[in-house]
Formats: sequence, structure tokens, C-alpha cells
Amino acid sequence: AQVNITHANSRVSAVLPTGESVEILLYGATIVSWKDATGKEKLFLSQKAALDGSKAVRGGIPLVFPVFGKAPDHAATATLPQHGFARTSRWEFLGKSTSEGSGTTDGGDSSVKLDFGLSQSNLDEASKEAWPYAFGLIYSVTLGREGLMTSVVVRNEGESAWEFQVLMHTYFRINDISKVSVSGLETSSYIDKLTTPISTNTSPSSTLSISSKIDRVYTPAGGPSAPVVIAEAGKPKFSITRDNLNEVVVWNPWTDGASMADFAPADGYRNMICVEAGAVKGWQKLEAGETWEGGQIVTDVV
Ligand code: TA6
Repeated sequence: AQVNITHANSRVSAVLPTGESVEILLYGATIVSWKDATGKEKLFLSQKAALDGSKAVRGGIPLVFPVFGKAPDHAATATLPQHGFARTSRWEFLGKSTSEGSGTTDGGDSSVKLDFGLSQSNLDEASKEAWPYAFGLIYSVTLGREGLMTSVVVRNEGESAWEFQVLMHTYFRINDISKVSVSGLETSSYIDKLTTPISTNTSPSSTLSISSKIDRVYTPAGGPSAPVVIAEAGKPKFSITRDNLNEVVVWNPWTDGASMADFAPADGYRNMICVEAGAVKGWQKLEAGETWEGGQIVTDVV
């Protein structure tokens, strides 16, 4: 059995023969749905998320580039909107490739890779003006039976060097935030964005549980290949490993979520946790013609 790919109405979706599926908007190359073989949704998507390209999607996996958050003291990106322009630009679908892979009993495809592209020519005038550099992004979404991989190749198509940050802003769906613990962040340094002034701390040797608003940028002590695991009621649900993405942002708006016009239901914070793989501490510098690659592998453990 083959992978079923549809590319219509500014969306690309793929379903594996075993039932796993993924749905991606060309708007921001935003993954808005990832389901397991039983059709269970793994990502949180706000009931009021804009899916018409009118604003960044509140949920799923938005792609943050070339700046994480706002960088007022970074001249080259200071005038860009929060999290940059990638998640609010129209990407091109570059095509797909499937792989039989090992372990296929029914001769069906065991994974499918969907590629998306964005370059300076895809940007609106405001973005081109705010960040006048020639660049190329190729974002690959690979759906497998065990999980989802998202990786991006960043290329400097220009004549001079520039620098960027990149992050995959994954909203994981969970049943009850009060039962969630995150491991893999133990003894890591982290920036707490909720303190004034913003502070740098070191996390304890215990797993992280969440009982109030959290907005932290961790640099896990174990490095990118050490898994960060989201567990619920003691059972692992998602395991995240990274390639070239040294930071992990943990965010839950808690009851402040209700103050965001596109966050619904108001108590939706109980059903989500953002654990975001990124290269967001400092800046990645690319010389003319150079490329950089980074990505995450999310294994659906349950
Ligand atoms: O990922 C954490 C964060 O930077 C938070 O500070 C919060 O702003 C969140 O991203 C959502 O940002 P957005 O621009 O999507 O509302």
C-alpha cells in the first residue's frame, strides 16, 4: 500500500498505510496535525487558531526563523515581528519521497518525507525590507510509524554573512498538565524569561513538573542527542532528540492563555505543553554560500 498524499487548498497531508497521518499548511509550513495509527491527535491546536493565513497558528508546530522572540538589541533582526517571518510566510511544496524502510511486512511505505521551501522571493515586502538577505530554507517533515522528524537546511544565498536563530515551536497535546513531568533537563542551565530581570539558573537533579506559567530556555546538560522525555502520570509519551539544536524551550501560558485572542478553550493550558527544540542562544552565523542543518526527532512513545 502506498502513502496517500494530497496537496490541495494550501495544505499537504500524508497518511501511511498503517494509519499515521500528518497535515501541513503551506502557510508557515506549519504542521497542524500529527495523528498516530489509531487516529489519536498528538499535537495541541487551539480551537481559535487561525488556519486561514491571517496570523501565526496557535498550536501544532510553527517554525521560528530567523529570530526567536524579539531581539531589540540585535540590529539585523530588531524590526522583525516576534519569532520572525517563516511561520507567517507562504512556503512552496517541493515534493515528497517515500521509503519502504525496514520492517515493512505488507510491502507498504514505512515513512514519507515532505519537503517545503522558502526563499527571499517568497517574502512579503515588509519582511524583505526588515531582513534584506538572500536565503534559502528547505524544511523536511518526515512521518514514520514511530514518530515525526522535522529538519531544516538553512542556506546563505547572498554575498555577505548573516546570522539567524531557528526553533521548532512544538505544542504537544497531553491530557492533564498536573500529571506531566519532563526529564532530560536535570542539572541544566536555563534562562527564566518570567523573572525581572531575566535570570540564568541551574535546574535541580529532579524531573520538571509544571504547576504555573513557565517560559524557560534550557541548554540541556546532556547535549542534543540526550532525549528530553515528556511523561504523563509516570508514563513516557514523547521523546525528543535533537541534531544541532542545543536549546529546549519549555512554555506553558497557564491561565494567561485565556488572554490570547486565539487561545481556546480558556483552560486549554491543561492539555498542552510546548517543548521546543531550537538554536536560540546566541546566533548561528552563515558566510556567503554556506549551509547549516538542524532538526528534531519526536518519538511517539505510547
Ligand atoms: O516559546 C515561548 C514563547 O517565546 C513565549 O514567550 C510566548 O511568547 C510563546 O513563545 C508564544 O509566542 P507567540 O508569538 O506565538 O504568541
